Amino acid sequence: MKTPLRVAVTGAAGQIGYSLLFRIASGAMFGPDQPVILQLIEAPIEKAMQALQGVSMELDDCAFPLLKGQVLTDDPNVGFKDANWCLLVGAKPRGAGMERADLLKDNGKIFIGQGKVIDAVAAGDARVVVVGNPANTNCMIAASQAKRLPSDRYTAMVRLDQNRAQAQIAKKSGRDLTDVKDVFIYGNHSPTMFPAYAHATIGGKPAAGVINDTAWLQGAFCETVGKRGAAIIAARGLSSAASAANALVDHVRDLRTPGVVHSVGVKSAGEYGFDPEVWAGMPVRTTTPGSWEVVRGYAMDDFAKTKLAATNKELVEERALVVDMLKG
Ligand code: NAX
Repeated sequence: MKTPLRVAVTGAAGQIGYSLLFRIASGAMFGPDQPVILQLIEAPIEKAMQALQGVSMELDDCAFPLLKGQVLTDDPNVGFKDANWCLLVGAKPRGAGMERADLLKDNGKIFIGQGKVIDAVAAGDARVVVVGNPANTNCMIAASQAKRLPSDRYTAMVRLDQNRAQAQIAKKSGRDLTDVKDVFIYGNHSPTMFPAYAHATIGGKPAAGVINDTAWLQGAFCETVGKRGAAIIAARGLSSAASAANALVDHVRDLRTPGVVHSVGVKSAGEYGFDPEVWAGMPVRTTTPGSWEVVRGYAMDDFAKTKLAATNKELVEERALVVDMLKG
């Protein structure tokens, strides 16, 4: 029997948490022979902690053979202790009439605090994945507090956008989803992100040639993928949760599977023109479990370059809004 992995999840009693925890405990994220201990962290609010108790009871009631323990806490020092994976899902939602700058600053405080604690108490091999929005900038903030853990341990989730793009291309072409490969997301997890279609293939042939509709690829496709979150809120009355949890399962599983190329928000080293201070979605290849390298050299045409510049600009602006907080 393998040693259990300690998996810390913030926002564990939230919508995404309710879909996510059961997938982790069932083995979908770390494999069918990898036991886990769930370290569930909620905000220090009575209602949230009470809801977490309910989720924990349901986890018990699933009798998952791989679930070897649960920790329920509102103290990050307890929740992140010795954690091998820190999944930062919890964040403050944007309230009515709230400015984007205020949202960034409010969440900035949460991710500075959690970043400090993770660096102090998590396992030496800890990996951190940020889902809570604005995910790329929150990831940059958490990583900025690290003195011990290197910055390549911190990734932001853009996988939901990749999955959305793959599904749209499959639908448009009328082909099976598994025929669609190499659709990667560049930039921010926001409507500015760029779902690059030029290198995608369908059944081994260039997707753009199979679809043969540049206006759709540059227009409706980019728009649908970029604004999918808002469309789901409009239809469901709630933001995407099950698909977000599923994307996080994909993100972590693929980050542990050498050879897989997938879209991940990582610290830029200037690839594809991204500012070196921001965390940008890019195609990465998993090298060893939990480690990755950016896949460089995908050629970008003028349309792609314009989209990359726009999403980079937004990331730089987000960083500028919180940069003073990073120093304190
Ligand atoms: P919910 O509001 O349902 O749940 C969030 C939970 O986080 C709540 O239970 C809250 O009490 C908790 N929380 C707040 N502050 C906390 C803190 N300091 N420590 C621990 N827990 C804390 O939101 P949910 O729908 O689950 O979404 C969570 C986050 O994911 C949001 O920021 C959302 O915008 C973001 N998303 C990111 C996506 C991505 O692709 N990167 C897609 C889905 C989702 O929109």
